[in-house]
Amino acid sequence: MTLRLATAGESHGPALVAILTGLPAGLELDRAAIERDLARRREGYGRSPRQQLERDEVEVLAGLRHGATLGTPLAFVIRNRDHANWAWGMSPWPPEGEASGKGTSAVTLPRPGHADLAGALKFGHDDVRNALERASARQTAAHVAAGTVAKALLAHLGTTVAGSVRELGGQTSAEDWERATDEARADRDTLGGIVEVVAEGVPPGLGSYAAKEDRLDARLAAALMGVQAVKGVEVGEGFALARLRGSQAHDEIEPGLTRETNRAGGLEGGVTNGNPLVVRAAMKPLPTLMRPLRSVDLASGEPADALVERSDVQAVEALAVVAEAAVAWELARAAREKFGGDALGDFVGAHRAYLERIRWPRARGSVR
Ligand code: EPS
Repeated sequence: MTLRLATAGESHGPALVAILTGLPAGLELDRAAIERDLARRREGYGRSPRQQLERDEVEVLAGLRHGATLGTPLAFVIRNRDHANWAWGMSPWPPEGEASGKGTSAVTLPRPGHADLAGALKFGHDDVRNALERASARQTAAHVAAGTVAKALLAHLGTTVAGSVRELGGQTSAEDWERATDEARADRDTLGGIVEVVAEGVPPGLGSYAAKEDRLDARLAAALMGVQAVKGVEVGEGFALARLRGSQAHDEIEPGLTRETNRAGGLEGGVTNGNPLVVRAAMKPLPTLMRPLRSVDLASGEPADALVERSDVQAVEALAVVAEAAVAWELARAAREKFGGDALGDFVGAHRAYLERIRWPRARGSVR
């Protein structure tokens, strides 16, 4: 038993589509919670005007009845309101009538840092738009909605997941973030940053050291690196641990099996250890610059400025929400693998029985 998520959708195409499988029956979903997370993803200083246009309404098509899952595939779409401006340019079928709106002429100026060049070469596209549309972070809306579903499941285990911005444009104080964004916008430049996701109430024993692909830290890293523009992931103290001695780096085990420190970020051997899970993701500055970098026109082979089109100055606040969803999804997936069950009650019951077996949480000083 595991959770799976398949998505489809181009940034300016008709819609984003998602199919989630592996949910137990009887999980109640809160429409408002999904809308809240999608709104959080759209907000944030420095986003593109696109975000005022999109409403990100989730239209559920299957797997849900009267607000509760049926244990069957859950399918939803999020329509792109902006598609109306791209109806000709992004028409799935050969468009009829005169070319009009956006996306009518081929893009041949790949942006350094975007999937433009590699995608066009890989798939043999003469129009870079055929690569950039799917590579776009627009896709993250579907992942955030799936993350809200994962959080609803995790809530039944007493697990919460929260993402936040730690650094933006090299600034660690939140007071400086708007100014840094304004300065980058004025310079027609972009910024990156670092986000942190913390999950509390995580049972020990999710993930496994039995095979490297089962290690939860490996899965979390893959999930976070799978988010657009993420270039680095740390678990717990991450890279800083490499500079310490073992005596300073590890979390000593106290009576009650508690720890006074959490440098490991809640993961030892790729398995959760009952401490809060702490992971961070580093986002590079966005590659669409209003003052474009040097590139080459793929049509002529001549030097040219990279593509300039509407974009965000920075999307680090959005990444905090997207990373939260990615971590929630991986935790929920590991929990489904450990506790299984077709009905929500089976899943919750298996979790409870497991905690009883390991007597978790332990009373301080208890012995086994
Ligand atoms: C993105 C470029 C911008 C962002 C987009 C991601 O798109 P547009 O050119 O349509 O303004 O707004 O993000 C979203 C649409 C979204 O919903 O997050 C990119 O190139 O990745």
